[in-house]
Order: sequence, then structure tokens, then C-alpha cells
Amino acid sequence: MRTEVAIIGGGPAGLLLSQLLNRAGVDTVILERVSRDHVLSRIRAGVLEAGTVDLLRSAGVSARLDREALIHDGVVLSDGERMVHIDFRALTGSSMTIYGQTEMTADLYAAQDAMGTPILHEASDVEIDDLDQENSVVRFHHGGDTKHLRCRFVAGCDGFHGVSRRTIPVGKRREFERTYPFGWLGVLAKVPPCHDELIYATSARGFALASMRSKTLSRYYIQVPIKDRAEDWSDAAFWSELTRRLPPGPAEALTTGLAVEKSIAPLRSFVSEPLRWGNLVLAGDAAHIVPPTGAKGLNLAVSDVFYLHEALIGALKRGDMAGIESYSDRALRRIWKAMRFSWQMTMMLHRFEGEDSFAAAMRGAMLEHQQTSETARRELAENYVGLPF
Ligand code: RFL
Ligand code: PHB
Repeated sequence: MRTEVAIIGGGPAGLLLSQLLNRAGVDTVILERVSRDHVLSRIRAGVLEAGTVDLLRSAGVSARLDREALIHDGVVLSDGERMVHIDFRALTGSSMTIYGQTEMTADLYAAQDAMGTPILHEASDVEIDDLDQENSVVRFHHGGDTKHLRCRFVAGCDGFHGVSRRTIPVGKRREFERTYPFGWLGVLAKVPPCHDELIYATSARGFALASMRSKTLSRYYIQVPIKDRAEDWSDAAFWSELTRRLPPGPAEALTTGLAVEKSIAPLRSFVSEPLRWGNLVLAGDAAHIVPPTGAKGLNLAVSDVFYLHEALIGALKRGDMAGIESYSDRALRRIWKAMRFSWQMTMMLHRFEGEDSFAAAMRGAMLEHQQTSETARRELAENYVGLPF
């Protein structure tokens, strides 16, 4: 097999990159470790920046999003009774789009099928070689055979646990990491949301987030110790804990119901530099992870893809390698700013086990500052709606 760009990973980064390249006349093949059903059963992000939506539009995959998505002009930060409204529209002129990553991924699969792009599911034991040669090779197992895919570039879009990043020799990459001693227990339930905007709530019992996918589908999270297991949390225990962490009005308005999905995600900040090694380029969670507190992970994967698709088209259509050479630096500048924002939001809203009284007082002061300073709210809003690509 031969293609121009071999894409490892059929998540949002890999699919969107492939879609944008195909539309510019660049051939791709996507190798995905698991089945399509498995990819589409993962419940993850739900909040898209305007820049993300614009890129989905220019990729020709926004028809359903434009019909079904919710537009949110702000979010609420709360600690107990206090509810601080961050008015994105007034502060930045921009807003956020509520549309599940699962739906976005399904739309991308449909568009890629219509393009006839080869997507090989359950491709295992991927190995990438000859990255310093004119052409590279990806070896993998598929359908009982060992296969070889020859290509000009390899795009590593295989998430945090993928193989692409690890293909770069240890001495040639630098990793930055911060882990947090808690996770988010998330529940998806077919109930109307308790409030018309997202609520990020900090409390003496820990963090909670009230989010949604639609007017009839809610997504809630609570901070839990990292050693907790989702199966040990009954639906009743979840709803009871959530109610105690939300501000009183939304807590009273909360409709509980059967959890259609329940899982725990650990929180981590991680960057691996650089994003390029010879013919290999990394994008999305393969290169970096943010804690979900700022809703940045998926949006950052999309901004990487924006820079990368331009770079690959330049190289393959015009023989111009400048975009490939500057890709890593260009993407990392935006990545680090989103890292900082996600870390700051995490510190502002979570309770750390064994913390001193000063830490809680600092969270209170940060909320107080948000409440009383429009400058503080604008800074938060500017980052939340997404820095320019
Ligand atoms: P993905 O989605 O992990 O996709 C990578 C794909 O690669 C496949 N793969 C391999 N394929 C071939 N060979 C291998 N060796 C492979 N190893 C792995 C995997 O099966 C998978 O299909 O990475 P990608 O495309 O970079 O996308 C990143 C986003 O998924 C991620 O950043 C977001 O979901 C993060 N995130 C959020 N981001 C936001 O922007 N807004 C949010 O509101 C938001 N909420 C969240 C989140 C992530 C969460 N979890 C569970 C981590 C909420 C949660 C709970
Ligand atoms: C979600 O709806 O899944 C969600 C929303 C906002 C976040 C993280 C996750 O910051």
C-alpha cells in the first residue's frame, strides 16, 4: 500500500486532518487500533470554540452541527451561594458551541466514507520506520496479515497512549508533566440540564461541573479521589454528592435519572516537545494533555490540525517545506497558553486532599476577584472562547 500521508489514529484529530487533506487533493490512509463502534461509544468533550466550528465548516462537516448544536454565550463560576456569570459575548464578542465530540466524530466518519478514504479499523502493532528517508513505512497487523504502508509523511494522531510519540528517540524529545491527585467522575443522563449555562462549582467537598449535550441530555462531573472506581459509585450516591456541590438554585432544579454512561477520567497536564521528528508529525492528545477544566483538549487537537494541514498541503502540493519546519514551534506557542489556562482553572476550582486553610482562602479570593473585576472576567473569557489560531 502507498499513500501521501499515513494517519495513525481515527479520533477527531486524525479524521479532521484526513478530511482537510483529502479536500485539497492529498491522499491519506487512516489506521485505527479499535473498531468504529468503540470509537463512537466514547463520551468525551462537548464544548467547541468558534475557531473549531469554523474549521469544521471549512472541512464540510458542519451541516448537522449547524442544525443541532446549542450556542452558549457564557458560563457560571460558583462557590456555594455565589454565582459569577462570565459573559463571553459581552466580554469577547464570541460564544461557545455545545456539540458532543462523539457527534463530531460520527460526522467526520460519514464525510470520510463519502470521500472513499481507506480507514483500517483494528489495525494492531503499528510500527513506524524510515522517518529520516525520503519515504517512510508503517508496518501493522490487520485482518490476520502483516501489512506495509509506504508514505511521504506520518501523522501521529493516536492519543496519549499511542505509539507515534514513543517512536521519537527518548533523547530527542522533552516531556513536561503534572499529575493531579484526583479524577473526574462523569455521568451522562437523559434529563434536562439544571441550568441554561455550564456551571463550574468549587466547594468544601470538591469540584463539580454541570454541563450538557442538548436540552434533554445532561453531562455532570464531580471531582473524586484518583483511587475511586466508577462501579463503586451508585447513581444515587453520585446525584447526592453533585447536589451538595452545586449552588442552591441549580441544585434544587436538578433532575436526576438513570446514568447512561459513568466513567472516571484522571487529570493530567502533559506536553512532549517537539511535535516533529523527520517525516513524523504529532497532533492532539498524542503530543499533549490538558486537564478538562478549561474545555481545551479537543479544541487544541483541532488547532494543531489547522496548522498541520496547511503545512502538509504546502509540502505535498507546492514542494514548500517551510510549514513543516515551523509546525512544531507554531503549534507549541498556542499549546502552552492553553496548558497555562487549564492548569489555572484546575487550581482555582479543585480541593486538594490534605491542603491547608490558605489554599481554600486563595480559591475564595480568586472567585471574589472574578466577581468584582471585569478585567479578570475578560482574561478568563478570552482564554475560554479560545485564543486565535
Ligand atoms: P483521541 O480522541 O484519543 O483519539 C486517538 C485515536 O487513536 C487511536 N489509537 C491508535 N490507533 C492506531 N494505533 C495505535 N497504536 C493507537 N493508539 C491509539 C485511539 O483508539 C483513538 O481512536 O485523540 P485526539 O484525536 O487527539 O482527540 C483529543 C480529544 O479526544 C481530547 O483532547 C478531548 O476529549 C479532551 N476533553 C475535552 N476537550 C475539549 O476541548 N472540551 C471538553 O469539553 C473536553 N472534555 C475531554 C473532556 C476528555 C475527557 N476524557 C475522558 C479524557 C472530558 C473528558 C471526560
Ligand atoms: C463536557 O460537557 O463534557 C465538558 C464541558 C466542559 C468542560 C469539560 C467537559 O470543561
